[in-house]
Amino acid sequence: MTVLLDAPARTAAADLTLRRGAGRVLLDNWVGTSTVPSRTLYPHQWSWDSAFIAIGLRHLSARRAQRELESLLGAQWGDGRVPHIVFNSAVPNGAYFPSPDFWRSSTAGAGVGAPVSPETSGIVQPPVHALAAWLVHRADPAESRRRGFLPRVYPRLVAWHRYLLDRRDLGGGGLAAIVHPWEPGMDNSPCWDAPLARVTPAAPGSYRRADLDHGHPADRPTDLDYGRYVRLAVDYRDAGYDDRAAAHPFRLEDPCMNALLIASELALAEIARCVGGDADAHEAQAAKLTDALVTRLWDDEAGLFRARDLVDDAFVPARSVAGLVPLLAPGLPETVVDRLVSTLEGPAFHADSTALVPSYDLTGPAFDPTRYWRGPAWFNTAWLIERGLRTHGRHVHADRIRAAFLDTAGASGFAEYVDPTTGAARGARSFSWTAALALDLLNSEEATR
Ligand code: 2M8
Repeated sequence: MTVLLDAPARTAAADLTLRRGAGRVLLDNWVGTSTVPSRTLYPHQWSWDSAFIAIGLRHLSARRAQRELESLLGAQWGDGRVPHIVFNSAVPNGAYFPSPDFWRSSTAGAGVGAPVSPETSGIVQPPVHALAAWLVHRADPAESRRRGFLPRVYPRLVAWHRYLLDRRDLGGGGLAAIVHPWEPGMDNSPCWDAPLARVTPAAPGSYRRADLDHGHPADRPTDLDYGRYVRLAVDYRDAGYDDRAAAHPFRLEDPCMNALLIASELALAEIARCVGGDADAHEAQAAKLTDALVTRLWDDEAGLFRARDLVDDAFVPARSVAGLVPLLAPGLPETVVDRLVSTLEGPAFHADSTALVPSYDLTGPAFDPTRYWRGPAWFNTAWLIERGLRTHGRHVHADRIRAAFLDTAGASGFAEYVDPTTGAARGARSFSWTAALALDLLNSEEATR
């Protein structure tokens, strides 16, 4: 903390350089109707990436930000799910694994309404989309009204939330469950170690990883875990992606996923007010979700929210950044907010040298400063926590995270993630959501937030 308090304030020139660099990344990664997370590692459209990207893009072009979200929602399935990847048919099959011929969405998912085209994955990612749509609207309400943006996206967003609240309430407690470690977006988190250990990995020769062509093996998930990811996806596919038919041997309630659902329900309430929808129903849903989140996932002793494993109905032991993201929920009891802020400032989640928030407990047995979601600091979670702190009026702390974010995003070349103990860049560079969210923080006047 001393280091940060002593750090010089950002200058206007530094902000301008950062703004230009971030804009360049977003222009370079735009592929016509959407933005790839990274030209090398992730050459298609990813669901929650697109939402974060739209939040930044709105400062460059509200119209382009609308298209980013509309192209994603255009791939929505009949049952309401928004797929975690929308494949670009112009990209060769081998460029990313699992590829369209693995997921076979248009055939295997036909029974639950997968589109004939484009091809997509069959799983989902956290619902940041309604929040993004509302923020995109607010960046240029006149342009939004002229294009009928909100009336077009509202029914799709409502169907998306209905899918999560209905088909995915696998625990029966009113929260949305994940059924694959890729769904919460924190793929390789130690939170999934115990539940994943029950899964028999797919045979190593039955697939070929493409991520190691671009990412370093020491940073990426192990082969054993990859085999388990493949097994879960194959079994879901073979059950027709039907949540009523699938066995879902991996099923958990994740606090970040559900906190984003709360924030997005509240955004839907705002959108409903503009399009003549039922705003009260969305507010009531957000309140119900907040109660369920506190009842089912709050761990008072640990001072953070935990993932609940629905197979044995118990908390997973690992403490991750997902447990701090519920700060986004405005209806949290004040005592819970106080505890979360203390946890954020304590030894498990405060990296003294960088002030960034690690993805996993710095003092935990599985902490690794460079391996995927097992310690490194990500910029999207920092943005969510910064926003959550402001939601509860904790501006001094939010300012600290904002400054650390902007300094590190620029210095790392808009890295995918960084070592929280040194700030050293890891993973892909020129990563879209890092650039987009930097742009958003640079434009973070209250009026558009
Ligand atoms: C990472 O996930 C993909 C699988 O979806 C991968 O590892 O290949 C995660 O960081 C995820 O949160 C992110 O959306 C995706 C694309 O940036 O990459």
